[in-house]
Amino acid sequence: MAIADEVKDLGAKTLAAIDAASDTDALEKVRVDVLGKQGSLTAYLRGMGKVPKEERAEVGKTVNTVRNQVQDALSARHEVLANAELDARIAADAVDITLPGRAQQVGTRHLISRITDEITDIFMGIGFSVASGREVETDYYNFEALNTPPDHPARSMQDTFYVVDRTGHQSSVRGESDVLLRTQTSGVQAHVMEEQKPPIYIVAPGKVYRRDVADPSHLPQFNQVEGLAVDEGITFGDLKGTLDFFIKQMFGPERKTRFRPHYFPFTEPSAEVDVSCGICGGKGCRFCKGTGWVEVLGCGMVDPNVFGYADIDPEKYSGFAFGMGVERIACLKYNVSDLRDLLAGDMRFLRQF
Ligand code: 2NM
Repeated sequence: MAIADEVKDLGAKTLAAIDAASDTDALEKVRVDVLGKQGSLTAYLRGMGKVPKEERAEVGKTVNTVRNQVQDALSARHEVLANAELDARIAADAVDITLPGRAQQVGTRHLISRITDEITDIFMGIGFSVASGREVETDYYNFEALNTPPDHPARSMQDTFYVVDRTGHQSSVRGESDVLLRTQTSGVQAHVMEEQKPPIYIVAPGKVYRRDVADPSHLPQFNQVEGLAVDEGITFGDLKGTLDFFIKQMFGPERKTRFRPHYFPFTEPSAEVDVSCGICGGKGCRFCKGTGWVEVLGCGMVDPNVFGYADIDPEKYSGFAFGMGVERIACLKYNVSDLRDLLAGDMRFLRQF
């Protein structure tokens, strides 16, 4: 067969192979086989020198024509196959935009933070302002300035976390007052009374620490709101009216209050305050242990000795003070029977409130 006919034959077979290529990879293989460095058509181009003179013009023209046909066929087929592959990929990657999106989890403030605000808001509404202090306090402000004598059980190592230095020795301030984690926020009141002259109307919310093992009614760390009012002519009646108002705001106007005599070192007289049971309305049930009442807070008239430490004249001024546990208030408000449930961080539980 004449060389030009061989080339035409190769061209025809190549065009058929291009038509038969089912994807761009197969098409690329055809291109390399024919037009690549080692390709069959390339071999004819390279071998032109060995073609007999009389055939050379004919062979040269044929090789060029076939090469152009093959190149045109390759690019036409490539466009068809590449488009088909792109369509297939788009179809495979398709996203169902009608599926509903996943809702964002929106964070909320913890129940205890919200109840703390609710308590302080009620007192701010009747003229109290918010004061704060330090969680690491000295024995002087936590106990001594609050008329709590050195032999009082609250001051024992059993009840208070004392702060030690790196060598394990008790930390103290100016070698005098031991450093501890406050067991109550009353130290805030002691500082305010030192720094500020009456009238004083403050509430002090914050974390406090006690060496208790957690059980349904005790936590080693909990939140407190304490309050203090110091002015001329403050009476126990003012204390009762203020706390009765607070409890009705907090728990509802139908709730009743009851003041029971109690003892605190910093107040005299002192009382514990009960609220009528929210479950049985006062008839007696399991929640109130059959009494119809549940304890909510402690209070009393500021002991003149406490005024003495702060250099406030007890002949001119009198005052009342109170303290409550925020976790306890939250449990009463939502009928939760175990304080620990509030702090376990179980969202299924916390989302109820
Ligand atoms: C309570 C109960 C009774 C109290 C007393 C004082 C201060 F600083 F004025 F003396 N602050 N808080 C107090 C009184 C706290 O908690 C159950």
